[in-house]
Amino acid sequence: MRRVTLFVNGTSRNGKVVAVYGTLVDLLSMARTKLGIKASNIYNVKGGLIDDIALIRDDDVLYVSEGDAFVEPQSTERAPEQLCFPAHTDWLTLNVGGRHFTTTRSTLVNKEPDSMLAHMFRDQDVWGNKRDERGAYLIDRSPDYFEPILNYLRHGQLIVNEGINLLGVLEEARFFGMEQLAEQLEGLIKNSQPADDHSPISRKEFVRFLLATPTKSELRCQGLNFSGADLSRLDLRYINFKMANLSQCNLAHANLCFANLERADLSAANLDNANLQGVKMLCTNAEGASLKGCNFEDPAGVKANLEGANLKGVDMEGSQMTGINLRVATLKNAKLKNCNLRGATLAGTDLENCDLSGCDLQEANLRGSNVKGAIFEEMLTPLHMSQSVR
Ligand SMILES: *[C@@H]1O[C@H](CO)[C@@H](O)[C@H](O)[C@H]1NC(C)=O
Ligand SMILES: *[C@@H]1O[C@H](CO)[C@@H](O)[C@H](O)[C@H]1NC(C)=O
Ligand SMILES: CC(=O)N[C@H]1CO[C@H](CO)[C@@H](O)[C@@H]1O
Repeated sequence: MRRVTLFVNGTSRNGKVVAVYGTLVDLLSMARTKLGIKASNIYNVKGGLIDDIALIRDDDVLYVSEGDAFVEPQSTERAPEQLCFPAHTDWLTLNVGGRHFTTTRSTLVNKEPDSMLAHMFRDQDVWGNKRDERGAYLIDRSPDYFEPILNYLRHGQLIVNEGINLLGVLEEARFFGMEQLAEQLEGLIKNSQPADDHSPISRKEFVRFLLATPTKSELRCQGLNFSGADLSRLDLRYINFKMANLSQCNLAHANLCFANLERADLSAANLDNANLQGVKMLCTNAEGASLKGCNFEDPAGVKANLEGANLKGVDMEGSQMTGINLRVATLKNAKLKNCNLRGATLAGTDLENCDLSGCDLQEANLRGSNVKGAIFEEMLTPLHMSQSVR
């Protein structure tokens, strides 16, 4: 389908966009209806008389008269802010979230030809893009994040002004399907957590990250600072949190199955009811953390490893810890009431003043552990102190 813009001869206002079909007579009759004049001549922008429908191209701008000669449209009549029509030039204007950006079609199309933006503007209006009253294409996205993207399309350089969140730009790049740009941004984001920026990552930022990550890719959170963040109830399976700072984090009901928390700082964190199946917590510092009602037991048999962890004063009441490895961990003053510690490795573990009342310690290995002041009352099963490490 071809589509043209019609004006009354000598004017450049109140144009009508019409579809071209049939013969020249059909177009004239359409012009009559749309423009309200007795249309009989059609001119192109240069004043040439059109006498054959075949001469009309898509997006032409045409002037219709009642028979008089072509009248050059008066430039004073043009509204000062009037935007160019695509047919005149390759220029077009986008209205992104209320801000106008003028650019060329080729800018939008050439740099990332497979992007959604390129598809939207490659062919004229196949997408039926909506326009505002100034003729600008409406895009309901953030202009702040769009600006660096447009500049990138213009000159190929990614320049993000200070104060613009890279994660926001990344989200837009993904929205517009710009794979190469998204990759560049990801690299930038990774490097933009410089050594001197120790401010912790918030839940909001992190959730954006999570949502932008394919489910199968491992999220590299090694060494990141989450101190005090609310990460409760999130799906954090398999994430690498090695050496991350998760102190005072809320991780209640989080799913941390097979997550790597080696040497992470979990001090004073809340992990109540977290799923910790097969978790790696070697030498983790969880001093003073709350781990009530946690599940460490992987049905497939991958044992949670908490060797050498600092679990001083933790509250692990009612946790499912069958087969857990707590070798040489420190559980001084910890509360482990009513835990299932069947087959647990507690060799060399410091259990001083630890409350183990109501625990199931069947087949647990307590060789060389320090049980000074530990409470073992209400034991459900006999203790096998002499069991060897299996
Ligand atoms: C992490 O964030 C906390 C809270 O703002 C801060 O005290 C700490 O120094 C930061 N850095 C590291 C490396 O944990
Ligand atoms: C983690 O952050 C806390 C502040 O919230 C800070 O006191 C602590 O030293 C940090 N831990 C590490 C290992 O940097
Ligand atoms: C603006 C202008 O010149 N319009 C003319 C278009 O043609 C009609 C009829 O031929 C004239 O009456 C208008 O003045």
